[in-house]
Amino acid sequence: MSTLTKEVVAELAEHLENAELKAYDVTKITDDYPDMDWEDAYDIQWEIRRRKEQRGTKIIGLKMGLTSYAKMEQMGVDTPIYAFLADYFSVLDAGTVKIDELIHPKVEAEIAVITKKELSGPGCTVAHVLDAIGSVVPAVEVIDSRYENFRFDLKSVVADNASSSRFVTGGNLKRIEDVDLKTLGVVMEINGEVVATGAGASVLGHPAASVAMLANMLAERNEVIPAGTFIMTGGITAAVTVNAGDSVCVRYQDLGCVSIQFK
Ligand code: OOG
Ligand code: MG
Repeated sequence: MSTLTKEVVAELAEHLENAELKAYDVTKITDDYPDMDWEDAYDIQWEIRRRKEQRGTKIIGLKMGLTSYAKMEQMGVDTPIYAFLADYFSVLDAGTVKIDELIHPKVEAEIAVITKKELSGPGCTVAHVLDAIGSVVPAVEVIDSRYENFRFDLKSVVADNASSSRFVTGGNLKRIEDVDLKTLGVVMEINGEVVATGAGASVLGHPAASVAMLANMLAERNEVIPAGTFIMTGGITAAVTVNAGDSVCVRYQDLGCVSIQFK
C-alpha cells in the first residue's frame, strides 16, 4: 500500500536524482516522510528509472544490495533490496573514475551473472536460477549513497536506487557449469594492500539465492527478469571507502582480476 501521492513520489525522485547527477548529499527522506512504506520507496526508485529512460539513458542491468551479512551489519539493516543499473554507470576495466563526480564513494567486490532464460516469481528458487544463468563474470561496484555520511534506513536507500553509481566488469567470463558460486573466493586490494577477502557463500549462502530473491521481489510489481539480463548479486564483503589516487584491484578465483582507478 502506497502512502505518498504521485506528486510527492515525483518530487522525491527528482530530489534524489538531482543529488546523484550533481553529486551532493541530502538528508534521508524518511526524516520528512516517516510513514512512507516499501511500495512508496520502490515507486520513487522506479520513477527515477523512468526519468532516466525518458532522457535516453538505457537500463543495462539489475543489482541486489545488502545481501551479505557483512553489508547488513555495516549498514545496520537486515533486508536485501534491488536496484537498476544505467548505461553511464559502467566503467571500463582498468578505467578511471573521477572522484569529484561522486560524493563519498566506496567499492564492493561482487559476483555478476548473465541470464539466458527469463526468470519469474513468486516461487523462484536457487535451482531455477542455476538453470537460467548462462555465464558468471566478476564485477566491482562503486556505491555512493546520496545520504549524508552514508546513513540511511531501508526505505530511504531503496528510493535512492540502492546507492548505485558506477560499476566495472572484467576478468574472465565462465559458463555457470564451470564455476562453484558458493566457494568462489575473492581478494580485494587497494594500492597493493589486501583490504577484504570473502567467498560467494557470503551472499545469502549462495549468490544464486540473491537472484531468486530478485525474481520474487520483482513479481510483487508484476515484473520478470528477462533473458539476457546482467545482474550483480551484491557485495561479498563490507564496502571500502576510496580516495583520489587509489587503485583498486579485485582478484576472483579462476576468473581473473577487475581493477579501477580513482582520480
Ligand atoms: C546500499 C547498496 C548496497 C550491496 O552490494 O550490498 C549494495 C549501500 O550499502 O549503500 O550495493
Ligand atoms: Mg553492491
